[in-house]
Formats: sequence, structure tokens, C-alpha cells
Amino acid sequence: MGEYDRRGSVAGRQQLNSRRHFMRMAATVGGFSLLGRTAAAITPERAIDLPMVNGKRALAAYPQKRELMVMTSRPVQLETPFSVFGEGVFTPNDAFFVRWHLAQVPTRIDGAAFHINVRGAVKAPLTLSVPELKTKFESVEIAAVCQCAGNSRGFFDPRVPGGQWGNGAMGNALWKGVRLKDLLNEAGIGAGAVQVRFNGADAPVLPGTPDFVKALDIDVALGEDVIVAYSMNGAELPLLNGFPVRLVVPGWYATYWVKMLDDIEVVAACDESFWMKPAYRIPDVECACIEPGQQNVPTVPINRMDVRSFITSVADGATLPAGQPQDVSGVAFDGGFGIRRVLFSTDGGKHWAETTLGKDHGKYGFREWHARFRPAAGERYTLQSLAVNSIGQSQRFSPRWNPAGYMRNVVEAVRVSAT
Ligand SMILES: Nc1nc2c(c(=O)[nH]1)N[C@H]1C(S)=C(S)[C@@H](COP(=O)(O)O)O[C@H]1N2
Ligand SMILES: [Mo]
Repeated sequence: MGEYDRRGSVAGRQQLNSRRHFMRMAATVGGFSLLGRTAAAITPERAIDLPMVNGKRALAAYPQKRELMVMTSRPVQLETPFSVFGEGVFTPNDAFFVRWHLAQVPTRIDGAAFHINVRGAVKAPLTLSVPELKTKFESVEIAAVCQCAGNSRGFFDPRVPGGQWGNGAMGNALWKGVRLKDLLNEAGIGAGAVQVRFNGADAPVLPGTPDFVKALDIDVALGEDVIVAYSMNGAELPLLNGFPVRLVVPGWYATYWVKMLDDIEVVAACDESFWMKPAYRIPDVECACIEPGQQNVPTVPINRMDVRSFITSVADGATLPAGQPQDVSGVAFDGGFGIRRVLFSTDGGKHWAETTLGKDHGKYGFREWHARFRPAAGERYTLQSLAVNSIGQSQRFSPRWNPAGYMRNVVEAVRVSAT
């Protein structure tokens, strides 16, 4: 697989500037020429300050990506600057956040040679190339939000260990691919199948680190909308988002959306390997929360996303022109039931008004909402949005706390003034 591996094994990968290294080695990925982008990577580094302690994030352009906020470079973890969400309801591929757990991510994938295995407790194991996937099975396209379980973790108080994300570890895309259940039915699920386990082409650097493997219960895996996606917003997936194929589990946190997916294994027992247990678990209580310091609370694997909404058209601290009607808009999403309504407040939640929902792209994607208000000169406003889904779930008014920093969905605030 080319120079990255050879050099890496002799040169001591930790010492290399991994971003420039990635740039050099990944000059062509999945058939795209990325050479035009290298210029961006050597412009002087700029930064965004997230409103948290140690919130300064350098901006850098990785292959197939515009300048994003670098949380870590080995493994690559990039956050989408929040202003991107104001540009449109779908998050452009080159602005989509990136999260990997393990540092050894292939910098080149030969899309023609790539194969996906479907094996384990099945009647007839399959090995499928990407062209076979595209031609032998019906394709479906679904708008869905991919959100890291730890999105917004940096705002937890008391703070918790883990990636200190702002609100940009999420994105909404149109995913096209084949139904996982069609692949599983083609292979024929064996008696006693309990879960399906997913593995990608990334690997740990050290032998002691557990490989990133995730599992879904068989009934979830057989869901109508779970897809093996080969297209994102009408284009190939960027390498960093899992080229050539990734799992898409609409409504569920992104930890299950295994990238560079090359192995699907039906298993007869519940997977309890590292990334299912102890990692990615939430307190097994209604709020998925505990008091800081509380011990021995039973846990379950994280699953569906919470209801959330954001204001995307105006940034915290902005000054608006007084005396004129202002359009305020944003997005809302949930764990796959669909958004029923979004309310808007200009006084920190004392009064709420109904907003107008935008086009419905399906129950898993961002739902746009629009509101209006007329700010008065010299006044300050605390703008808030509150989403309710179709089964009546809504956002929290006080932040939940759990030790892994998952599932933040508090009503956020954008403070503005008018002159
Ligand atoms: N192969 C592989 N797939 C993976 C991961 C990983 O480390 N390796 N991380 C998961 C997690 S926790 C998240 S948040 C999403 C991030 O998806 P993105 O990088 O496309 O935004 O990928 C998921 N799929
Ligand atoms: Mo994640």
C-alpha cells in the first residue's frame, strides 16, 4: 500500500509531522488528485477559539478537506467550524468532521481491489467488491445526521476526559448505498445469530491496542434504513470519512458508522470487546446521566441520538441592526423519529414562539427552522431554540452529566445585541 507504510515502519511515525506526511502520501486518493490542495496546507496556520478552557484549535486543510479545526493529528480528528452549518442543510463533504480512534488509517485505498466480507454465522459467506455492491443490490439514498457521541463534550462541567469537541462533531449528508439487510439475507443468517460485528481497514499502531470493532443487535442490523454507503452527497466518500464504503446507522450515534468497512461478521454471542465494553456506554437510567462521582451505575451501549437544535444563522456575540426584522434560522434533529416542532425564544427561555419548519428531507436528517424578531437599539437578547420530536421528546433545560461526556442536548444560547 505504498510509501506511507514503508516509511512509517522505518522512520518512527510519531516523529513525523503527521499532517504534512498525510498530505504527501495521500496525493491521490480514490482517484482524486489532491495536489491542488497541498498549497492550502502550507499557508500560515489560523485558529478558532472555542468557548472552553484550552479551546484554541488550529485550522488546517487535510486531503479532500477545506480548513477544519484540528483537535488531534494522530489519529486525525477534525471539527467542522460551526459557521459551516449556516451555509446549508447538507454539510459539504470537504467540511465534514473527521474522527478516528486509531492512528493507522490507510492513506491510500485502491477502490478496485477493495472487498467486503460477510461471514460468521451465515449460510454462505460473501466477498463483494464495490462494483458488485453497486450492481448486485438495490440502492437507496437517505439523508442522515452523523454525530459523534461526544459532540460538545468540551462543554461538560465538571469537565471529562476525551476529545474536547465544540458543537462541530456532527454533519448531515445524503448517503447512498445498499441495505445491510440485503447483504445479510443474501448470505443467509444462521440460527443463533445474536449480533452483527463491523470492522474497518484502520488498525492500531501498537499490538496491545484493541482494533476498532462495533456491533449491533441483529434486529437493529436488519433495520430497513441501515445501509452500507458508497456515496455521500452525490460523490465518493472522502478517504477520511471512510472511502470506499462505510456503515450508516440513521438515528444512531456515529460510533456505529464504521468507516472503510471491509468486514461484516454475524456472531452468536453479544460482542463485549473493548469498543463495546467498557467504551461507548451510558448510564442505564432514563436521563443517561449520573451525579459526578457517583459509582457503580449499570451501563448499556450508547444507541439512538437525543433531540438537538442549533441556531446557525447568527453567531454568539453578534451585533444585529436595530429596528429591522431579523431572520433567525437553524437546524434540529433527533434519533430518527423526526422533528415535530421547534420553538424560539429571544429572552433566554421566558417566552417561546413557534418557528416555521423547512423542507422535510426525511426523519434522520437536519430539519431547518426559521424565525423572525425585531431587535431594539441598545438591547441584549439571549436567543434559544428548543426542538420537540414526533414522539414528544425534547431538549433538556439543564445539561446532563455522565463520565464519558456523551449525549449533550441542552438548550443552547446565542447572545446578541442590537445597535
Ligand atoms: N473504521 C472506523 N470507523 C469509525 C471510527 C473509527 O475510529 N474507525 N470512529 C467512529 C466514530 S466514534 C465516529 S464519531 C465516526 C466519525 O465519522 P466521520 O469521521 O466520517 O465524521 O466514525 C465512526 N467510525
Ligand atoms: Mo465518535
